[in-house]
Amino acid sequence: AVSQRHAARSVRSVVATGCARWPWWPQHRALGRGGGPVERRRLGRVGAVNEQIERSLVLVKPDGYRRGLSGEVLRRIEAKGYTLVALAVTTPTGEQLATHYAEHEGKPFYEPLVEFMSSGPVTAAVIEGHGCIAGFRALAGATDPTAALPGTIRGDLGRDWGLKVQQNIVHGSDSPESAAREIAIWFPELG
Ligand code: DAT
Ligand code: MG
Repeated sequence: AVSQRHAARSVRSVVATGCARWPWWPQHRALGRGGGPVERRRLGRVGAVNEQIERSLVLVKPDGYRRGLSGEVLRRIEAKGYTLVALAVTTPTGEQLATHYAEHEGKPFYEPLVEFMSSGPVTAAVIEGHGCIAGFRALAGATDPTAALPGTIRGDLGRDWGLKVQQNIVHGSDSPESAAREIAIWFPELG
């Protein structure tokens, strides 16, 4: 509790003095240590526990973007306590989607899925925090927005618009391997 209070004070003091840069960040990255600036502030010194900080790739899909739900999705991510590491609004290319959805190639819903995903801008985000891969999938709820429980993003904000599960507002990586692969697709500069 003491160190948490200390960490909270440190964040405030950095914000208060207007220090927008994180001087130790390049060194931290160079050492190959996990965690972003805010996580590091919260956790204090880098220790073994820090190595387990995860990153996940989140997309607010074209339906969510069109409906103006990017902010609501990001709000829920931040309210949960995860950190936004990178953020972009972009219209996916066919090449990006072919790589992103490679596991679904050949399935009956693959072509319509890729067509839907390239129909307009998405908000792409890299989020960070212990367990954020499973944690975001819990926030997102079940794939089918009709079945997704109230309280989840898909349960609260999504529905069947006549296309069953296609328009379900968000994507979230499903494993550390998928997260690494997907982050490289949408944010090659983080690779
Ligand atoms: P999730 O997005 O929950 O990880 P997934 O990886 O199985 O689900 O599928 C990727 C997306 O493909 C999903 O968000 C919506 C679409 N999809 C999945 N199953 C489908 C189906 N049976 N019919 C139509 N679209 C489907
Ligand atoms: Mg998936």
